[in-house]
Amino acid sequence: MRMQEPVSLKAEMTGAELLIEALKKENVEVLFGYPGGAVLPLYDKLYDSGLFHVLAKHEQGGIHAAEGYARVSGKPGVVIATSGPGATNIVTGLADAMIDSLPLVVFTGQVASTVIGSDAFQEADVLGITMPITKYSYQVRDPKDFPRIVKEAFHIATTGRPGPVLIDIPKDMNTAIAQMEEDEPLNLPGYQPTYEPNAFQVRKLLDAIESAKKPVILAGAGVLHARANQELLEFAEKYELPVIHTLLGLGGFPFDHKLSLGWAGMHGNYTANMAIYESDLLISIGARFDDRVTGNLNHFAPNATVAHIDIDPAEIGKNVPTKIPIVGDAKAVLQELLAQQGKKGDYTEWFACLRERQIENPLWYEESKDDLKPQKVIEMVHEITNGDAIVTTDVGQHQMWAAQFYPFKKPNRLVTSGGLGTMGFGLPAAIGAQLAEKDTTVVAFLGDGGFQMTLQELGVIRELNLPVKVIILNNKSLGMVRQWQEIFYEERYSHSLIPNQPNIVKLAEAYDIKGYEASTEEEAAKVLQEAFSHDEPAVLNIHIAPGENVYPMVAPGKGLHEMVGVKP
Ligand SMILES: Cc1ncc(C[n+]2csc(CCOP(=O)(O)OP(=O)(O)O)c2C)c(N)n1
Ligand SMILES: [Mg+2]
Repeated sequence: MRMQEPVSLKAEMTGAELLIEALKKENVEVLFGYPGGAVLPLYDKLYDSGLFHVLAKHEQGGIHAAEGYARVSGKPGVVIATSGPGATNIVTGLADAMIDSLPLVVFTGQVASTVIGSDAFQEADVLGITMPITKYSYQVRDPKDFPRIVKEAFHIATTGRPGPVLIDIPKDMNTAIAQMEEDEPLNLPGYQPTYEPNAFQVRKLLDAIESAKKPVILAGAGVLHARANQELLEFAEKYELPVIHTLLGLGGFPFDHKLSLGWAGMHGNYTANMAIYESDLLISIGARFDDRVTGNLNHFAPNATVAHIDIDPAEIGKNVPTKIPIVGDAKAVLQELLAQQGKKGDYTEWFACLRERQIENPLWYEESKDDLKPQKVIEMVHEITNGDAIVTTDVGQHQMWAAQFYPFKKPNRLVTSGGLGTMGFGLPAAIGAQLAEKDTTVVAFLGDGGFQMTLQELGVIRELNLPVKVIILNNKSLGMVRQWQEIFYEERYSHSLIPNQPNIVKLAEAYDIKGYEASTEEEAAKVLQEAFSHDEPAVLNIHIAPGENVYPMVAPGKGLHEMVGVKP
């Protein structure tokens, strides 16, 4: 068979064989996929390729797993889906990866080139559907293009602002014959992301730092993508600048550092939000001023000179007027900031004010004898895992509590769907996270609603024997929806209360996974101890106080300074 011999140049190969060779060249460790008619020739070549393929239970599970893998490993997640329904099942994951800048290379099957446009069986215009939610996309028209396209796709997905790249493969391209050509160097004249910053702009920022009285850094996921946490630490310490995170930037700066103010936004720290509101110099690094971070833009950092560091020039000035734009990679920009001479200003009064706020207004929850509080459960998990776990979350109240009460020491430990807010993300993302770091404890905090959107991926956890600890913070409701209905819709709980729940322990057991249940603090302590004491997967159904709300909160339409629920 051709594939088992070493590949020589000018050897005749099928398109699918060329594709497999190209994937090996990219050192792909794992593919997440699901077969079907249009990708059968490709799956046939995968059969004895030696590549590790994870068969998801649903394509959405596959692509979220690839996202989790990408987030933790920093390498691109690779996905395969068949044409038509296979491809449309990954649309949510593409949109999620696009908005959270996660590198993915996604292969979709397509009907044969001869019948494209004829409404053939399982035909969908995947390029058309996914155009706005991919960084770039290809349709293979000639099998000899496979090596070039794959190489370009991995390059585009992982460089500049990372994102998903899609390669649509008409079925006949897999079997068409082409010759293995000599490796061509990359040639993408229209795609040249700017890594090195303009030194003059950097100078302007250093001057602004010297004259500022109330500076803050807002550090986003760009710091993590650029692996720039060490440079951020040096920069913040050198100029004594307080650091605030976005939700997706958590872990980019040690939470217990004296310069850390926590995270900003709708459910972030009061001190962080007020610091942004009162700042006279706001230095955003790899953050995109999402509305969940800024609140009402009319009240956002009204007195601040804004410096915006971003590798994507389209982000600068998009939401917030920017005085000092710096286009570049976060690591390269921070290195330049450290290389140039600069002086720190006098921030004594600023720090005194920030300290007082921090002491007066920590994150809080009311302890209760009768109810099990979700925040308490998360703190218990933090303690058991010594704060070293990789935490994936789904979307809702539990996601916010996890971000509030599981502080992170290191980068890329929080895997969460920030921009799209995709329910169903957390469980499959944990699969990818665990495959990226086999020896790290992975905890998935899920809501009872989101768990039921992708719970079939428990099958993958079992098959691969991944020791993921799935913790369902069960409030028998779509809690975040219920909270908004309580506060903004006069307690009219339209379709958010779910008293009739499936038996989650039995569900886990159906997948041959140990299930646990707890309704009190003592029970929770006991089942957590037990579940974390073994190397097997576990599903914990933790019944939490159903009426608990996430506070503090910036209501929609309000400014960051108008947080409510700052104190009990
Ligand atoms: C796919 C999808 N559908 C709907 C929503 C809207 N939504 C946001 S949070 C939420 C409730 C989530 O409930 P649950 O998973 O139980 O988590 P909880 O808020 O209770 O912690 C809903 C429905 C969403 N974010 N994603
Ligand atoms: Mg819930």
